[in-house]
Amino acid sequence: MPDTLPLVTPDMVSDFAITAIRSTIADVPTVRQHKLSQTSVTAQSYVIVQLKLANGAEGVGEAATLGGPRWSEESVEAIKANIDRYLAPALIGARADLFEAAGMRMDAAAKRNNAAKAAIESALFDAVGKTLGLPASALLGGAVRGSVPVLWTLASGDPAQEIEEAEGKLAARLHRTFKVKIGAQAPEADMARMRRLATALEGRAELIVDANQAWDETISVRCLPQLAEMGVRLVEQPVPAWNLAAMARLRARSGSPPLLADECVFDVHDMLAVAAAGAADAVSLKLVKHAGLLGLRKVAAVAEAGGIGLYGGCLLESSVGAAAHMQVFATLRELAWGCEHFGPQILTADLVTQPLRFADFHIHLPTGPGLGVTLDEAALRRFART
Ligand code: MUC
Ligand code: MG
Repeated sequence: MPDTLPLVTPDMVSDFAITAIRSTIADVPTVRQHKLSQTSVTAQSYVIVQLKLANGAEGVGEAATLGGPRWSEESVEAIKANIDRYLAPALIGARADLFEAAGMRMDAAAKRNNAAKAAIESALFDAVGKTLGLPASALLGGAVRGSVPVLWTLASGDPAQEIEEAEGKLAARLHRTFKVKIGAQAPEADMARMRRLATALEGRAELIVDANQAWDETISVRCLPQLAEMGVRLVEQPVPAWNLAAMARLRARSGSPPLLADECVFDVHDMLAVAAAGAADAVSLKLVKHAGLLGLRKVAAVAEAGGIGLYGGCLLESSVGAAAHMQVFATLRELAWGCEHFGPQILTADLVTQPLRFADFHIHLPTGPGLGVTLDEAALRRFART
């Protein structure tokens, strides 16, 4: 007799069979307009995946997009179509607890489609965790932290409004680092805006910026030292995702602030290329880019091997997607740059019964099995696209 029982006993195996996968598009309004270099949103669009096992357990996952297929190539319409037509049929009847095997099935059924795969894989972790009474973090090796510092993004484009918004977040002890979305206007106008914000918040808050690929190398050479001189701690994706050589040259210039890789890192090969080129100081980790929790950990491992810092990225997820991120962020040894999962706070309503907790400038890992959240079915019906 073995002295420990296997976690998944032979009689449980058939219970883990995936019996149904449903996808629903939901559009949830934001509290204000959120303006990036390439798009602007007043509602966030998600595909919510609800997955059922033979044992009756249900799992939920979320794929977030930003302004249609403008931030990346996936739109909610494409995500839903590819889940319904290709990814779900590849998984029906398969075992939910064999996460890597499920990933292989999905990869055989569809190239890339990382946000769609991430939503399904999140739902697998949720359903299996709920069956076993374990949080998803335990299925990934166990949590090493229960909360992560969380920043807020300023993206109305109006500096007076942005200063007021930041003051409110500071007073409520919700956020003390602010990421400013730049690149929607001329660089000089953004520099003037940044100077106003840096002066108003000096000594009380940290600033980072995200240009979402809007600049070229010449503009970056001009503006990066100005941002460093204003005290900006990190500059995210200043140049197009393909231009790793420019990122590396910018980093090598004296007076340059640290650079954060976002759109240039989707899979492990991208991460390896960034590390080899010396193109970033840190990488923004997102489920929609890395095709799920397992993929995110693999990208994080390559980054760590290359001496590149980890930053917990987002795509304005609701508490469903934010919880999935928190489950995997909790397992990373280092998360030196904190995270940006302010998504649940920018929505006019959440999609779970008990939204994630924000307090003392941190977002907290939910307790409870699976992702640690429960889908609010009424909220989903309210925001579902018909
Ligand atoms: C991005 O590019 O980082 C995350 C926060 C935000 O405001 O936009 C997203 C996407
Ligand atoms: Mg970004």
